[in-house]
Amino acid sequence: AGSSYERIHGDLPSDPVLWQPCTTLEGPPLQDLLYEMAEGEAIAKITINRPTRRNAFRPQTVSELQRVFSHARDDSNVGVVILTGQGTEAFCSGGDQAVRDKHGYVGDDNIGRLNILDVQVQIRRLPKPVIAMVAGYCVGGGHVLHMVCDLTIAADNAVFGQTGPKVGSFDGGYGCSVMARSIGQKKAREMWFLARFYTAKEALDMGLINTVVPLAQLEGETVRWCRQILRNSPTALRLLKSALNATDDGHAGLQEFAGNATLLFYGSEEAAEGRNAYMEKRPPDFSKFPRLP
Ligand code: S0N
Repeated sequence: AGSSYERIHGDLPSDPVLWQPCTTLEGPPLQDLLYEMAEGEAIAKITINRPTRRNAFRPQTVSELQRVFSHARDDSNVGVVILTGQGTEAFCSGGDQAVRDKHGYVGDDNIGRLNILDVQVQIRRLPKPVIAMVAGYCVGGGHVLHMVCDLTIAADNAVFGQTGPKVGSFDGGYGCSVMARSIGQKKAREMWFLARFYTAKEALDMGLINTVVPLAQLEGETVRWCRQILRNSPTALRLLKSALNATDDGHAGLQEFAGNATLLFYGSEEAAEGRNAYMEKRPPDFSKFPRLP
């Protein structure tokens, strides 16, 4: 029995994933993150590993996030990325307030930075789905991180909120625009102006997240979503992600979408004719290519 989809594709396997540390990441060992690959499956998992600070990010954390997201983008063995926090207390509590100065967050070089904004852009433009897997607090800049992920799967202990106005900060970029697109202007203003916390159920009802599951099932359910995504066409997913970004991201969104059009065009005989003619120092002959309606 079952649906015709299930008859064709079979059930999604519910076997647990065996995570292995990524062995192909170059550079110094990671201090603030775990970066793992699912054995035999195209799933990467990035875990912010500062549980004693509720997984707050400092510049070191952020530069490591930049490295691993870049690796996940380039690695053709990765089809979907999970972003999460270590432990069950927090996904991420935002910028580490202990290292904040008048320009941003200060690392070993003593320069204040807001480099988490670059990570937001990386996630937004990464041509593969990124799933936020949220247990516990997901607040401040950590809340913005889940919002820029493509999907959010929450445990029933998850708590969502912006704290900025309470601690003298705000994210007026994706932190406002993506939020207002997701939950509407009134709710977005409520979330920012009152700086309240919301349960996972409330977040689901608002349209802020995709689903809520019991804490014990969080990773299992997230992996099921990954496996279902991985059955689908990577190029269709890539194009869909950039199409869903396009209007909101303006010129950058158009550039991202158009880059994908170019990528596909390069694979055509018509584009190859232009390139070959140039290399062979002859005029191109595009006459055989149809002008489609
Ligand atoms: C997460 C909360 C609610 C958890 O409460 P709980 O479970 O009671 O634990 P605590 O005892 O409070 O915390 C345990 C230990 O962890 C430390 N800690 C927690 N969060 C942070 C943090 N963000 N920075 C530094 N330390 C943190 C606690 O201090 C405690 O340590 P000990 O045991 O030593 O006392 C609760 O912890 C909470 O409310 N945390 C703060 C949340 C917050 O306000 N985050 C910052 C919000 N702002 C940003 O994230 C800015 C992001 C940013 O970079 C940015 C980006 C774009 C544009 C602008 C900005 C900008 O900077 O504004």
